[in-house]
Amino acid sequence: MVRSAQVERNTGETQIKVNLTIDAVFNKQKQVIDVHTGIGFLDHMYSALAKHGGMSLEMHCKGDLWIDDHHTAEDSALALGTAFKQALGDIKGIKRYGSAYAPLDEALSRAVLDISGRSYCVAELDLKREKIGDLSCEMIPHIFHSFADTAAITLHVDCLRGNNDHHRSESAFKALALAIKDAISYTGSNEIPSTKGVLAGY
Ligand SMILES: [Mn+2]
Repeated sequence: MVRSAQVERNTGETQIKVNLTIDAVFNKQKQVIDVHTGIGFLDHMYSALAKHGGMSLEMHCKGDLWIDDHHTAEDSALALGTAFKQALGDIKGIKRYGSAYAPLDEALSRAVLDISGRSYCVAELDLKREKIGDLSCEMIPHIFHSFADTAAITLHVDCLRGNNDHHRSESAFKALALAIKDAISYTGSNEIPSTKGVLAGY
């Protein structure tokens, strides 16, 4: 069964539409990736996340970029997390835990997550630049926090090494992609993956 969700999120600051299928490749679908946030580097990061996560992602965001990139970056991550949680739906039979490393040339990142129903995020990327393209580097950990918040997952993302901030950031998104693919994969059992027999929040 294909796991997808459509989400609309509208505020005075941003208007966002997300159409997400979290297991397109697993279901032998052709991936559709079409991301337009108005921030080129952010599109690049979400596209990498979708591609390497085996997802299809259409995202259109009209944000108040005349102010700055904050609301667009934050709210698009919140909408993506909401779509992820909705798409995941019934978590019976999934692995729940996922982890992965992803290198990009000299950079190496690690993502570890638990589809726990509890939102928690630690993102240590140690980016040095003010911005990459039109995305402020301070927004990149914020994006991981916001995604974890609405996805209701526990997420740890660390960039372990690398000199180039574009590489460091991209390797972090790719590590998250691979960790998600791991966590949402099926074990072959039909049980809720918790000794409690239930995951509150999921
Ligand atoms: Mn914020």
